[in-house]
Amino acid sequence: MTETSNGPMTAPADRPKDLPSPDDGAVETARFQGTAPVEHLRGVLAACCEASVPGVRGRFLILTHMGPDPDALGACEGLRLLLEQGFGHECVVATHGKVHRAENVALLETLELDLAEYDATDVSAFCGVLLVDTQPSFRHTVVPAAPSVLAVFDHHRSPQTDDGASEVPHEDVRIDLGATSSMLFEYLRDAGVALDLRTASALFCGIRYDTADLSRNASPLDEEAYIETFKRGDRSKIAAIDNPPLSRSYYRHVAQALTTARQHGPLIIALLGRVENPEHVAEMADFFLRMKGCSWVVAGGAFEDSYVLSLRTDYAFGKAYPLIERVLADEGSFGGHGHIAGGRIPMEDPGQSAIGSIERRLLKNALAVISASGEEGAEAPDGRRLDE
Ligand SMILES: [Mn+2]
Repeated sequence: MTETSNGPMTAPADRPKDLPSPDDGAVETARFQGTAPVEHLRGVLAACCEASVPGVRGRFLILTHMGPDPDALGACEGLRLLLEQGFGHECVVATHGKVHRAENVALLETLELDLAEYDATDVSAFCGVLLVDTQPSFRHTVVPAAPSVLAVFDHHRSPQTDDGASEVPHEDVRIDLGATSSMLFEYLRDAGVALDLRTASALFCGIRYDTADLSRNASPLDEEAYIETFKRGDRSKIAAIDNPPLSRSYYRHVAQALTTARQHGPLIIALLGRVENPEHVAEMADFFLRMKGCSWVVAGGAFEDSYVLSLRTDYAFGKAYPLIERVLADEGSFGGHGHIAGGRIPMEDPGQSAIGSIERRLLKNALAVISASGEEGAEAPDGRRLDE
C-alpha cells in the first residue's frame, strides 16, 4: 500500500501544479553488480538455505503490507510461483490485517488464494522472509524480528533507497515501475517459469489496479507484463474481480459523502466523520475525481483508532504526494505515488470531538493550498454543495 509509507520531505512551493514529485525523474533500480535480479535472488536464497538448520531449510515466508491491495496480492502470488516452481523451495504467503475493499475481497475469493494469517503463523518455521510491495521500515508493515528479511520487491520510494544503505541482501526497489506485480512477472519470465491461470490472473489484476490499466505510472515492463499476464489469465475471473458485488454500507457511504462533500474551485473535499469501512474513503475519493471541473479530491474518515485520508489528483493537475504532505501538515504518516496518496492520523481518543477537530484542520490546510495557488474557491470557505 502506497498510502502508508513515510518518505523524505520535499519543500512546498507556491503552486501545487508546479511541485516536483519525489518520484519524478529519478530511476533507482537495484543492479546487483551486473547479475540478473532473478539469479541474484536465487543465490541469496541458496545461501540462506545453506546456513540454516534442516527443519527450516528451504522454507520461506512471503509477507506484504497490512490490508493488501491487488498489486500486493498479485506480487505475493508471483513470488510464490517463482520460489516453488523456479527455485524448488517451499513457501507460505501470510497477510496481516483485514481486507476491506470489494475488489480486493473479490480477488481473494475468486482466485481462491491460499493465504495464511500472519498472527497465526509460526515464523520460527521459516529460514527467511521476503517482502513485496512494501519495505521493512514502512508503517503498516509487520516483519518478525527473526528470521531476517532476505529480499524486498517494491516500487515505492523510501528513505533507504535515497542513501543507498540497506541491510536486506536482495533489495529490488524500482520507483519507475507502476506495479510490483510487473517486477515479479520479470523474475518469472527470466527464470523461465510458465505462468499458471491463477498466478497470471493475480499478477494482471495487480498491474491493472496500480497502473489504472496502464494509464498511469506505466513503464515498458508494466506494458509487457500487463499484456502477457492477460493472455495467460482467466478472463472470466478477471472480469468478475473488476465488477465485484458492493455491500449495503458502500451505498450508505455514497449517500453520506454526497451530502457531506463540498466543492472549492478545483477541489472536492469529503470528510466523512466515522466510517464503517476504511476502504470507502479511497472509494469516495475515486468517485468524486470523475466529476467535471474537479482536479483533486481530499476524502477522509475515522476508522477504529485512526483517521484515514485519501487524496487523488487528475492527470493534468499534478502529483498527489506533495499535496497530501501539505494537507496533513506534519500530522500522522503518509505516502503515495503518481496521482494517488493516502495518510493516516492515529487518534488516542477516537471520539466525535477529536474527529471534528482533525477534519477542521485538514479542511483549513487544503484551503490554504488553494489560496496559495490563487485558485478560485478559496474565498468561499464553506464551499459549494454538490447537490446545488
Ligand atoms: Mn503496488
